Amino acid sequence: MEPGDYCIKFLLPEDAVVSPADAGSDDGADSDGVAEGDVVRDGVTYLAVKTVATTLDAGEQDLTWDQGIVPPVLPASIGDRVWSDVDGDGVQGDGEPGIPGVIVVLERVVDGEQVYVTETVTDADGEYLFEGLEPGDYCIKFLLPEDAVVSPADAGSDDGADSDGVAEGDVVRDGVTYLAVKTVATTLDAGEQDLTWDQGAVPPKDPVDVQISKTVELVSPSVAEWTLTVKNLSDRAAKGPIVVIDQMPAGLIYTDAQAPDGWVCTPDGRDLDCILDGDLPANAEATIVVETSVDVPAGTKLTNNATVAGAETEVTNDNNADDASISVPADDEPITDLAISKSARNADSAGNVFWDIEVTNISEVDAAIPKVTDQLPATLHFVSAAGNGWKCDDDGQLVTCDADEPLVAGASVSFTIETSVDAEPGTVITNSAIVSTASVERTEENNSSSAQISTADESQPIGQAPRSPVAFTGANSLRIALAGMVLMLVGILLVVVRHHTRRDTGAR
Ligand SMILES: [Ca+2]
Ligand SMILES: [Ca+2]
Ligand SMILES: [Ca+2]
Ligand SMILES: [Ca+2]
Repeated sequence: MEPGDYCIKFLLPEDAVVSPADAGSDDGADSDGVAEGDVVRDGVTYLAVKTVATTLDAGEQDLTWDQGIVPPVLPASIGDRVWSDVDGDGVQGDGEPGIPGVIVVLERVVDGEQVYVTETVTDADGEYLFEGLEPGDYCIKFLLPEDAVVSPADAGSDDGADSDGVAEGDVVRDGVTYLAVKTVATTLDAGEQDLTWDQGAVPPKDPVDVQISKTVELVSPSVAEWTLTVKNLSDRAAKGPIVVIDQMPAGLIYTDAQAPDGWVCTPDGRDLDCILDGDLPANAEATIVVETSVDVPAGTKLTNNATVAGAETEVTNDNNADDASISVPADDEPITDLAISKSARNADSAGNVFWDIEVTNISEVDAAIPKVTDQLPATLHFVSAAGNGWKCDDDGQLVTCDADEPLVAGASVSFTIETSVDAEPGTVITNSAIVSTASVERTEENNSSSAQISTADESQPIGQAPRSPVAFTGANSLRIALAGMVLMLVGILLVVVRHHTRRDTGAR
């Protein structure tokens, strides 16, 4: 080139960020152009950047005119989900839905302080995303409902599927209290998209209800067998460990226990502890049989209490304890066993109900005279009571019937109480009877029985003949159904017979 004054113009991409000019002290290393404005060439827009003029002398080579472009900083992003951790395992499982409408706050670590940056709300799928972020250190704060149960953090091995926040405490926003849950700080590099920051909340569950019931059988005058039945009355598992404590009174000596798989029974002083380490499944029942020997004088009454407790708050604790008792017999006393059953029978035209009561000696040992008591509810009125070999009295609502002789092994005796009914239509009436004897019994669990009736519903179609004033439920309805089926069969047979007869005569 001829010697003279020259300047350089660089045509950079339209959105280029121009380096500052004349930085530093080395003119061979700095940037020299200054942005001038846009220039269009062949339809393309450029950013024109121009140096000052410089003088080139004859023979001079000047290589100090350079232009820097600051590369664009790629923004980072972070996300992305708040979900309902239905099974509470801290992992996003199939079918666990997102939670919409949760406030999510982005904080940045600046000089060691966590500083509010911005916030958003999870969408219909429970998802959130902070975009266009400068690289740096960030944490996420989720504002969950005040009573939320937070999923355990960092469960499992997949960081994209786990829950990350840890409860920090309550936060009030516009009068609403939230539970703030926060993640640790994480570094976002330029251009990085990190979608592994999620938060689980365990939905509230209906409380469970576990119950225990206890019965006892006298195996011999000195051996009693206690049956403890633990039941989960809920439609979901009751969280374990489930602890049963059988509290033995003095005089009762533990000898053995049988429990289902998973249960471990260990004597603990006078008590026997039986523990299920795991959960008790929905509606499951576990039966523990405890054998004891008896070491007290005959005639002593021993009451044995048992309790059950799970790991959760229950609907009620009223059914978490039960007891059973024995009266200890003399060593040589024979053990018998009476059982009672009661059923209700058709009302007569007056609407009276017949209650049939049968007492059976189900043992191989004769029993002293059986005595039955029947406490009538207010809706029933005594009419009569009779049975072969029975003598009955009524004292207001209490009906007492004594057999007139002992009940030998294997034998049954029965009698019937007739009552009138005084109740609104649609009333369910339960009537119980209890048998007792002076003899020692193996068990008294089978010494009471009840039957039920319901009075007819008034709302029957107009024009139909009035039905019996009493409808039957329970065991008795089966008998009526059977009788109905027999009648139907007889009817069908009659039709068939008539049909045959007609065809035979017609053929002649
Ligand atoms: Ca889960
Ligand atoms: Ca994670
Ligand atoms: Ca309970
Ligand atoms: Ca009995």
